[in-house]
Amino acid sequence: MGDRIIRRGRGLASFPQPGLSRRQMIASGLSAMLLAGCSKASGTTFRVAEIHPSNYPTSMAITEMGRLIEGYSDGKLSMKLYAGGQLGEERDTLEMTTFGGIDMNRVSLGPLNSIEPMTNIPGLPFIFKNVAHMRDAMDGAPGRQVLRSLEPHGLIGLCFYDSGARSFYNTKRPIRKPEDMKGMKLRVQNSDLFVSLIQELGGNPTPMPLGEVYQSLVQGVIDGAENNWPSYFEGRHFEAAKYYSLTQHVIAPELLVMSRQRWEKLSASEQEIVRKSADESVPYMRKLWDLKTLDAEKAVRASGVEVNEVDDQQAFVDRVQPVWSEYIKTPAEQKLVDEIAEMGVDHA
Ligand code: GTR
Repeated sequence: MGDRIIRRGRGLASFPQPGLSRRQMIASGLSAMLLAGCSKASGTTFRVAEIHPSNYPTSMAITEMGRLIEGYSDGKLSMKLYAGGQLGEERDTLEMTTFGGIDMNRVSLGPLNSIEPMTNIPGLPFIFKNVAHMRDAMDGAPGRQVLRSLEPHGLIGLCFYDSGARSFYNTKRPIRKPEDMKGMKLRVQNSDLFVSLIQELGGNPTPMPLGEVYQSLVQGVIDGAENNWPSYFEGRHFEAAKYYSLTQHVIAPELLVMSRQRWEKLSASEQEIVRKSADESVPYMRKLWDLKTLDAEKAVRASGVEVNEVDDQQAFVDRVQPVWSEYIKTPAEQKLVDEIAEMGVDHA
């Protein structure tokens, strides 16, 4: 599945070293650096990777979680946030986390799709009716199942954070119906699911790390991308892509994961502290997220971006049905879809 992903180098560790892949080289170098900073006799510091800046709601939630962890452990456990992508793009840092080079990582669902198929399910287009439905499902049994599905891959799923609804934006024209997307070169996360989604809508998917999107929009390498209000705003993408069309095609959550290797070195009571602190950071994050979304939308609209509703969202829903058939392959995946759908009944 992952073979269809186009990887784009960022120039890191580009020197030849026989026998090691590029990612292994990055990982071994970074691991050495991180572990060196970690061996304080006084306690344990978890290094956390985050691509957003330190004032973004996910980063602030991690900082809050660190405060909680320190309090609950009487200072024996702490967290250090590496915000702004200091440790690399999500897909690379995720791989490092799986083999213990990074302790914790805040990522979106997309980069997890090639690691564990169960993570495709909450990322299916239009599976959630709204944010409240997503929160209910991820706080409940479906969410717990997705978190647990990561364990065989070296990751402990700690909690879900919000990411709002993702919509398309571009430099060309408003998207009102799927036909408006025909031939548009659209950046997607490194996820086959997102590649399929764009293909079904008639666009030309271009997987690329988030950090390259602004420049690629400016240079015309891509025509557009898709994201929530805060990321569209924070990445300054709105300066280059002046049409934001409210397709709201995906309401996938973000995840905070921990390296299983690191997790297994903790005592049961330390594990409990980590889980409790992660859980308690979620409502804190959601409050910040709601405020940030409103602020970002306001700032974007004030900047002169043309924001439009789509003519008929059902037309988009219908067009992406093949994505569902392609990614719901097992009875367990179908069961998860059904459980999520059932929880949506109360969310009109
Ligand atoms: C954002 C998300 C990031 C990243 C980004 C992307 O909404 O918070 O973790 O995945 O989207 O599109 O790459």
